[in-house]
Amino acid sequence: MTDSLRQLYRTAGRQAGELKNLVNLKDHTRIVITGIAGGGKTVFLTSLLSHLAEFGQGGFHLGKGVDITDFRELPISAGWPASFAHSSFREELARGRWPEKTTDCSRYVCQFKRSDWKLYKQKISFFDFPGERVADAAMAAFQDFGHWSDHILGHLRGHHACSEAAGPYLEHLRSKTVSLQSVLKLYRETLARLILAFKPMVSPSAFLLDSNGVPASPGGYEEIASTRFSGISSGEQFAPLSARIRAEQPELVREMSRNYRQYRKKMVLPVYENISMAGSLVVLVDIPSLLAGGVGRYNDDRQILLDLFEVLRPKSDMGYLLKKYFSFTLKNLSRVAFVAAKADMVHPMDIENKRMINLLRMMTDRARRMLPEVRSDWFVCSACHSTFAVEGRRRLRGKIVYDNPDGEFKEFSVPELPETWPESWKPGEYPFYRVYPDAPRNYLLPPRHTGLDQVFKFIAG
Ligand SMILES: Nc1nc2c(ncn2[C@@H]2O[C@H](COP(=O)(O)OP(=O)(O)OP(=O)(O)O)[C@@H](O)[C@H]2O)c(=O)[nH]1
Ligand SMILES: [Mg+2]
Repeated sequence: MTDSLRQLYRTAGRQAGELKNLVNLKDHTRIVITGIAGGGKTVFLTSLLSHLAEFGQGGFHLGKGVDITDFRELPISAGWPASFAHSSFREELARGRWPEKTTDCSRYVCQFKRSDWKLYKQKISFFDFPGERVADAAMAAFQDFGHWSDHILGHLRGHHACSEAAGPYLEHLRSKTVSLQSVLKLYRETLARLILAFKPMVSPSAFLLDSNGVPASPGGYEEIASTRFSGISSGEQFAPLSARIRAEQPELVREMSRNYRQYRKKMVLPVYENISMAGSLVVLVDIPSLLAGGVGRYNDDRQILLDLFEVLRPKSDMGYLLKKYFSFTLKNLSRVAFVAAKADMVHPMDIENKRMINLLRMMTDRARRMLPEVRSDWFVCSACHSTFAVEGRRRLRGKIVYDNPDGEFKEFSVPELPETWPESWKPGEYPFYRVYPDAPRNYLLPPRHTGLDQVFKFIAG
């Protein structure tokens, strides 16, 4: 058994003990919200909690006559991720600002009475985390450095937009011999180019958001590459190596494998343990950003989704361990909601004609089929609906961010969604505009939403 597996066994055993003491997890719905950085996870959870806490005030319906009362946040035991700062995120929305990007994992545990559940109170725990970490899903899935290398190099070679950024690195791997320094420098430059091209597949993700939650500063690719690490610290870096180099340079592989295992243990497994223990999973897909970002961004995002589902398969390394340690206390993953988020950035015509949900279905269908036992469904949602449709025209009204320092309501045009994902498209071909949030200053009134209640109805079971 490898060190990292042993460590995971130990951690899993310890957590099982802690969790058993805290709550009976069979009575507890564990909901994890996933998506890449900027995908809308924190806003989704902030709005959802406001609707649960202030049920009846915000057009949030769970069925005829269903009422939610006695909502309260439950304390989180020491050692768990920090508590999700719901009130301050809600306050940000009221001030017309989106919450800051998330830099660390957090959890929110709550309990409430549902009028349609006569005997029980419903207890739910939610998990939020920095979206950068989803790019490390393949590390959670592969304990072996060689398998991870093959996987990442396959992705970099296979997609035109990535192979452009990775060109010098891939070329270097064809050299007769390579040094630790040269490999790390060229891989860091690759990661920096991917960041500058808005590609989410930046792994190890500590390059983009380090273990202290400090993000990479803006700059040219060489500047970013020289100030960040491809690993936890300067002396613990690694980069994917080709099968030939792995066979011919065992010293280099030993060093890289050791750093890979350390990184996986410290940075990856703690996040993925939480994700893998989900009873329900919400997968947020930001279709306007994928269209605005070009086909390269789309390919990266889809690959990350497939990697994540590989981790969740019960027969994966993680799935096996979790089953072994938590089978008495934990419900298996039973529901996945695929959610096309930020629907208020799209014209309502493209929601009514089902284009948005069809794009979501096409993009996620392969991932869905990787978990055939799990119930899944698709939704269109905006957690903090901040635009209004302009009657009869393909235009919206909202506090557009671009060229609007005073945050005035303005009218702007919105691109039509394609019927299917195009064969190729360039960044900027679909110019969707970001808006500031439009949420009531009165906290009794939750943010306006579209479809949030339908998602909750499904994931809460
Ligand atoms: N129009 C609109 N924009 C939204 C909505 N939700 C999120 N956004 C936009 O998406 C951005 C990111 O939202 P977050 O909730 O912070 O995203 P996240 O997934 O938590 O991102 P990380 O914390 O970086 O992982 C916000 O700053 C908004 O610009 C929504 O319901 N409507
Ligand atoms: Mg966040």
